[in-house]
Amino acid sequence: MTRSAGARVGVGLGLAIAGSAAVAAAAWAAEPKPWQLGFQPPATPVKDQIHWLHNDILMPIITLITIFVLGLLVYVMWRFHHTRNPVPTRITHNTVIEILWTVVPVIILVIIAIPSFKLMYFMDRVPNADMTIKVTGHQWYWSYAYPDQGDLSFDSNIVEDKDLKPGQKRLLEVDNPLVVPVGANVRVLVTGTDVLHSWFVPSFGVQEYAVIGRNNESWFRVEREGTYYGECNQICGINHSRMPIKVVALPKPEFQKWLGEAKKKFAAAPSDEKAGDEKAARVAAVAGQGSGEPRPAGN
Ligand SMILES: [Cu+2]
Repeated sequence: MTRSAGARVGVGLGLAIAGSAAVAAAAWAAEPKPWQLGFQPPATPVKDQIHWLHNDILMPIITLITIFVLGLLVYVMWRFHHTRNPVPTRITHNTVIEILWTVVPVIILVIIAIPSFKLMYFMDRVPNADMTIKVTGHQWYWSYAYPDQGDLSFDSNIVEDKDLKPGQKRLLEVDNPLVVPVGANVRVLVTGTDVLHSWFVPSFGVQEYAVIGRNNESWFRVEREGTYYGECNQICGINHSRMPIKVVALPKPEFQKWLGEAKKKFAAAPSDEKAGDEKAARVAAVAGQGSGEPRPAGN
């Protein structure tokens, strides 16, 4: 190997190492991936439990039942083929087998129900909340409020395709993400102002309907720093696909810093007024596209 070739290999190796270090340092992000199978990686205790129930309890049971039924079908097709069984019997009832195929599924369902109910109550219970966040669904954006932090609130709108910067994710990027501290028990109150929406962040195991005039409650504790994406998953009108959710989980000191900055940034204009004419015009324009006139809320 010549000296320059050796140098080139050295530089290449250096770049490769620097590159992989950069990838490792890049923020953790949970988002849908092309051709993805299975769940997004869990980031909260609730989602850990959901993974366990799905992967370790339900999937083995489903697999065993599928193999068993397939085996039965193949056996019956072979054993009772007309060449092997030219004269069929006239039997129509068999008490033992009828009891079995009733009792065995009941036992399987009870086995599934026990961890299921435990998980449901775990998801439902907010353990000693450290903070509260109020999420409001609108056609077609979210607004977030931090009632523990005075009147801090802001709207979170999608970054439209034409405004995307390199590296930003189409249909998932927003102007103002929800920011939460890592390791804190966050109570989430979800409500709506117009039609039904649903606040869904797969990696948190949180999916809560946003219903007008109601407060639905959920909770999460994000256990690793990173960015988590979700979407409205209740069909809510023409721009249903354009109200993504982006949650950034920061270590507590950085979260406090963000809080200070956010209070200044969003204090100037309360979220409703800031939304103002521009948003009203946009909503009216979009709503008008379908029917030719704005639709009344509540559709
Ligand atoms: Cu929606």
